[in-house]
Amino acid sequence: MKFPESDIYKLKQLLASRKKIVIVTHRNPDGDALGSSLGFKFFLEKKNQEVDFVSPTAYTQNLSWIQGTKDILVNEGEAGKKLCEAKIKAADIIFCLDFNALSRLENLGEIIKSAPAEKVMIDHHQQPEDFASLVFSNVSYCSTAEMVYDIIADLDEENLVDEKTAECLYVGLATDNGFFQFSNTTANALQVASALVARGARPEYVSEKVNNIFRETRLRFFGYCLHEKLKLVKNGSVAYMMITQAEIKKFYLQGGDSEGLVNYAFKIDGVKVSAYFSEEPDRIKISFRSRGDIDVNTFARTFFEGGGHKNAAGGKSMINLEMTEKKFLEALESLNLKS
Ligand SMILES: [Mn+2]
Repeated sequence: MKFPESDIYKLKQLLASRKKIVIVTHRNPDGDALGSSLGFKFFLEKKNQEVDFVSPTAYTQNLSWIQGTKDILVNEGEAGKKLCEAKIKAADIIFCLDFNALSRLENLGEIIKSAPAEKVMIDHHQQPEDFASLVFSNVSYCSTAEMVYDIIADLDEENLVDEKTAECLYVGLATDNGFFQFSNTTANALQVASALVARGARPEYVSEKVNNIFRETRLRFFGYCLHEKLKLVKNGSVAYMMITQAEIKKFYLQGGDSEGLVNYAFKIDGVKVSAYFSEEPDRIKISFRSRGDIDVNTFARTFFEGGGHKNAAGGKSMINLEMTEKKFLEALESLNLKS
């Protein structure tokens, strides 16, 4: 058993009869948000459950190849919002996957808070909020998808993990540990990956889809950013890029196209922190990466209304790019970049 027996028992009881289930994940769902949720949805459907998967915002085009995305209920537009709200209000159980703060759900946060359903959290981020009656929260997991597999194994139902379920979970696991490169690539993560491949996930296919096939304009945008936009400060220990709305338009960027760019700046020898700022219509979206003991989770929480993991976090800024840059450069003083 990987999780407390009493929690697994409670989950078993919840799923003992057919229920109306809603799975919800965080806004701007990434590979793990979609992969863990869709994998879990397929598993629950095999258990004869009635399952809807609700996303607070649209998923990006570059992840639309994942099996099951077409059935996602997106909380956008009048009809979409109405449907998502109705599903959440009517649900018996709401599973909250890959987030632990209701603020990551747009307007759905309040709706979920007041919904009568039993709420179950499955998440691997730090400092979970207290809104669920059953909580699976463990920061030692590389991904929510890895947790979902271990929960299924604790339920003794790995036999229900078919090819599409395995591949969805594999997408979540592999994208959240940078295809087995980040410090969260633990023995357990590799064991779960092995089990998922044994059950039909295709590592080469997933890697091609995520890492190796870009639209031409996206790759040219990466080149432009690295050549023209990359700045190095603090004796070369911090690399960052700030991209404007005009540049996003110029390169016809679609949602998700800047995914991974923050890791490129991170390749420079000596860089300990990498940051990527993107000027969205309603906010500046920020991604952080760090090495070793430098904690960008705390950094993002303290200065940029965000958080995540010690070495990979996100945040936002509601002031303009220029002021955000100034704030960022000042905030860097709080990090120990010397060691
Ligand atoms: Mn995750």
